[in-house]
Amino acid sequence: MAKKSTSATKVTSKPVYVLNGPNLNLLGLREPEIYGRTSLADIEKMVTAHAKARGVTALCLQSNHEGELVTWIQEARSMASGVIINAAAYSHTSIAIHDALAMLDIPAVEVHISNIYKREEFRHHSHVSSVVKGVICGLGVQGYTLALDAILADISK
Ligand code: DHK
Repeated sequence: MAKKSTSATKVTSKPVYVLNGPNLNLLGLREPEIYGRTSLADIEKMVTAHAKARGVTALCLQSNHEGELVTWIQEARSMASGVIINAAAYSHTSIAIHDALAMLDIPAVEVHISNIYKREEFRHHSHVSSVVKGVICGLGVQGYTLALDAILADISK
């Protein structure tokens, strides 16, 4: 009989890519009343520890450049077991990121720290949402670990 995988069993040897877009390198300093006081380095430590406790690895990358994010999403097609993406302002503008995500056949989850629907109207549409498995929005930095759990639940099915 096939053995069911548990949290102690390795679900996958490929990392989950955690991609953060423009201006998120300044988290902690940037508009803390909206984004909180946690730095990107602390978020990355938190996700890395969460992944380790679940027997997987996280590869955390941040860029202010749209094309670099596209390249990492393309790379994830063969190198990653899943993708967590906060494309930040590019969520609202980037067809290139939409198209790259549409080519993935691994689970991807979109994260927004703030609740974009409670903010300016130009943030209410995301080009990312229609090409990912799910969206976590407005739950603060905890959204990243929730997204990781959602990816692991999906790939252990
Ligand atoms: C982060 C950004 O930088 C904004 O451009 C998005 C997102 C919202 C967030 O909440 O994480 O509109």
